[in-house]
Amino acid sequence: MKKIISSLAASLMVASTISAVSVSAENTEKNNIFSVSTKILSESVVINNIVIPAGASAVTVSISGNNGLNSSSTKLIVGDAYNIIEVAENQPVLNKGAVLDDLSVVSTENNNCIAVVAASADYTDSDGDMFTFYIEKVNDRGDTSINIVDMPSLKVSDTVSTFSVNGFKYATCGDVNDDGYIDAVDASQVFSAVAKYTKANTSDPEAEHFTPFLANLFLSDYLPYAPCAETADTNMDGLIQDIDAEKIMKYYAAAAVGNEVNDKDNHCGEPIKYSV
Ligand SMILES: [Ca+2]
Ligand SMILES: [Ca+2]
Repeated sequence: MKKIISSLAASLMVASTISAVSVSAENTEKNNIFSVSTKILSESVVINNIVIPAGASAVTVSISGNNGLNSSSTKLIVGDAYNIIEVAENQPVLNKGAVLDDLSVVSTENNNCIAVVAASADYTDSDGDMFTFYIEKVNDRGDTSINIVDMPSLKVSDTVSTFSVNGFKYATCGDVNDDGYIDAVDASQVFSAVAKYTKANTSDPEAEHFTPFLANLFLSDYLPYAPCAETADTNMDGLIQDIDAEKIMKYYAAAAVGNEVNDKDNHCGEPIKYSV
């Protein structure tokens, strides 16, 4: 576990300024406005079993003017005056807001970058808090800004060929909507497919029998953009479940901050051969 750096004097925190100078995000309509607000904690709080000391700052990303989204990807750069407080390596202490159901977060090794990928089965037009994370000041001379920056696209079509050979083609595991990118939109497609299945099969609420074979029989219903349902089974255990969507979010969030995905059960980006 990463050691949490103890807080400096509260007076240093009060003297600091935090500003959000740019706002943008992938996969959102242009009317959706993401904003960053910060609050210095006057007393310590316990979040995710971690004590956040008084003097640390809560950083909340909110959305307003939401005209409908089922996924979002946000990357923030925190100035080097601060460290992001973590539960464990690359796992920031995080409070999920109410706007989207599932969140995956990764921060970089130098503790100054956080990527948050969120997705839901359904569209929401709710405004409100997306998520909150926590930072501590580690020096009083560094950069104190916090900026939302563009999430890099994770293009996959360069590495996986799509040509047809002897009645077979190749798709990419995790690129469920077959647009050449693995991102939060693909995760929302998987969540949506699982939700459709469990709604129609109430005796199987955990989708323990929702196989790619079954999904391929009704592909236009479950995964309307997928070349084959196997693209959605990202842990390749023979079932399409919410965990497969979470693997996609983790893959994308890690890539956005330049981290490796240390998970042998995450097959995102691998080629999948299927018959046409
Ligand atoms: Ca995609
Ligand atoms: Ca699976």
